[in-house]
Amino acid sequence: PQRPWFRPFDAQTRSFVYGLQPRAIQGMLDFDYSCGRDTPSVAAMIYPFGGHHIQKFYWGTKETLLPVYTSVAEACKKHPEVDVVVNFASSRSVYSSTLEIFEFPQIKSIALIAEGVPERHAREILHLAKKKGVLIIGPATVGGIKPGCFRIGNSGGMMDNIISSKLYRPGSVGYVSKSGGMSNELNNILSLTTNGTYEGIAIGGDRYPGSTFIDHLLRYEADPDCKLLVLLGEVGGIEEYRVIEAVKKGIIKKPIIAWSIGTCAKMFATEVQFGHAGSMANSDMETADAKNAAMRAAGFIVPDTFEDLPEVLKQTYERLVSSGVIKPQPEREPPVIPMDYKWAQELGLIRKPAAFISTISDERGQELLYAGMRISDVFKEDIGVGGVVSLLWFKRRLPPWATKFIEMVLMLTADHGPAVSGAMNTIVATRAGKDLISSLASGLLTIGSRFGGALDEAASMFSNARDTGLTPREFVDSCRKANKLISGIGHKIKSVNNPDLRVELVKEYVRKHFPSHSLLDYALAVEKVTTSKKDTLILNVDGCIAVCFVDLLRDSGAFTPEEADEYIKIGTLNGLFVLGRSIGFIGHHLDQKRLRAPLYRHPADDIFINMADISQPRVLGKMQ
Ligand code: Q5B
Repeated sequence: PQRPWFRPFDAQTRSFVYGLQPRAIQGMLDFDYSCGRDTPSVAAMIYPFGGHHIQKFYWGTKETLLPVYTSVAEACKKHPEVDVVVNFASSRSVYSSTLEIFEFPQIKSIALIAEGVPERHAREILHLAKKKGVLIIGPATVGGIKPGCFRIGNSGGMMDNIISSKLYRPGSVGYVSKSGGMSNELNNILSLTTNGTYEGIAIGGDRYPGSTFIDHLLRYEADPDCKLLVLLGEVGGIEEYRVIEAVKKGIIKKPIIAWSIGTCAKMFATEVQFGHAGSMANSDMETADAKNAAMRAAGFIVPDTFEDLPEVLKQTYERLVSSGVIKPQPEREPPVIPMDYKWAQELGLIRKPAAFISTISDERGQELLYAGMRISDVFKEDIGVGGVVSLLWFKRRLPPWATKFIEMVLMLTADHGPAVSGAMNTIVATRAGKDLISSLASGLLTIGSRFGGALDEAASMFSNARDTGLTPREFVDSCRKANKLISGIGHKIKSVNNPDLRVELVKEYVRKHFPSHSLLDYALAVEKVTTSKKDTLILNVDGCIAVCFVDLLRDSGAFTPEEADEYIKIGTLNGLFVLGRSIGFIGHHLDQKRLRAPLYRHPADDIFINMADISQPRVLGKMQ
């Protein structure tokens, strides 16, 4: 695009944003829309990581897509009309990314947003930019704004600020300042005292900015649409003196209003370093007072104090209007930009029902909470894994005998050798090359009503039988009659003569620590009946844990009878086995990985393959 040298940005300017900055880009697009631009000022993003993809943005009330390229070369090739880059690269990568951008002559202006860029890098960028004729704004700046045309990144602040300062249409005042925050202040003052900003640039607070006051003021001087110049300088550096020289030599002829911030520095006994890296006077001439005096002497319009700046602006503007230099244009209303959802919510203007409810944990505050308990207290009070389970599963602290029991269950069920079906499946999946999570999931998905997943049904069957007043024998007979196996009874290898010691440990603990164990006693009476028929029909580990947990739920005093029943009904108890056995499954996965175990294929001679029942190949549909 052909633009006069003094006008790097206009209503057709298209840019790349270097870095993933969706909020800043949305701000630029909202600005464009308020200006009445036909096309968004951002053509694409450049981000070296994550591959080529597309991101979605609002364009007024509709949506639009912007591509993300991984290199400047690719972006430039696809968008030859782009001549500006807003570079959000960090202080570490801004140097290399800017050198990459310099390779492409189509890019005529670069804004560098990063703070803390090493001065050596800033000077080198400045040197190269001069050589290549590229305008640099920054580093350490929000950039600048050309009302009605183009907004660099976050310049101008929130959209309500942009609208109230009338930045959606051009005014007649060109300003240059160091600070982005003070630019916002100036935009506001100019909208109240004049017809507003024509263009405003914040050059950044570093000692070596890529462009300085004089660079931009010379552009404004040459631009016929800019009628009044404003320089907002500050203590430190000598850049204001270059402008003074230009005014003295008659190079700058347009009226120029100026103020150097930092006049309060004289109130301190020693030199003050203000917020910007460059804002400290290293000699008398670098003080704000000296600069204000020199500018006044050179013919600048300098107010007595910063508070007088609006009045001076107003008077000068009115003089330019009455002399016909400025012809105020009729105002137009900007299009309504829908308010950002989050912002509207923060202002309390809108509400929306939440899609999810969660009542067990909260990570939004300063400290993670488990059922209201601070994570630091979880450790201070040493509540253990059992305590954490009681908080996250039951939303309450359980007494120590109960949390210890939970821990005991997790430890007892952690593993039962490689031969059980879940461990087998984990091992087979691992040996097929699956990762930890897939192998673990493969094992967990094997837990079912016959293996490890009999707890909930055992709890329900035993407690229903006992609650309805069935004797143990009546219960066993009723199950046989209904052709139903009793969940929690029976084991493949354990028996009366080969007792499961895990079950013995649970019984011993419960008898010693639980306030009551009536359902365990009932289940042991049932076991007496079943083992009298077959000695493998013992109360197994699932069944024993299940009935003891019902005793805990019902008699710990921590749950109402309704809550206790609900926990059985919603399938809580299988969770104990799932959680415990995950430890073992992960162990088996790691074991196989360590052993570099190869792919497993089951020997064919171990499978009886019989298709004898298929006498003729079956044919579906009619034969021709
Ligand atoms: N009969 C567990 O079967 C097993 C009966 C029954 C009445 C019963 C079986 C069963 C209920 C589910 C259950 C959890 C499949 C088990 C666990 C974790 C583990 C695993 C590990 C670990 C064993 C022989 C005769 C038949 C049957 C009768 C069997 N069970 N009658 N109620 N519950 N239990 N699962 O040995 O007349 O001969 O036809 O389903 O609680 O998973 O270590 O391995 O930590 O990993 O193959 O401990 O009991 O017996 O099916 O051949 O039956 O007894 O009707 O009678 P078996 P079957 P009949 S703990």
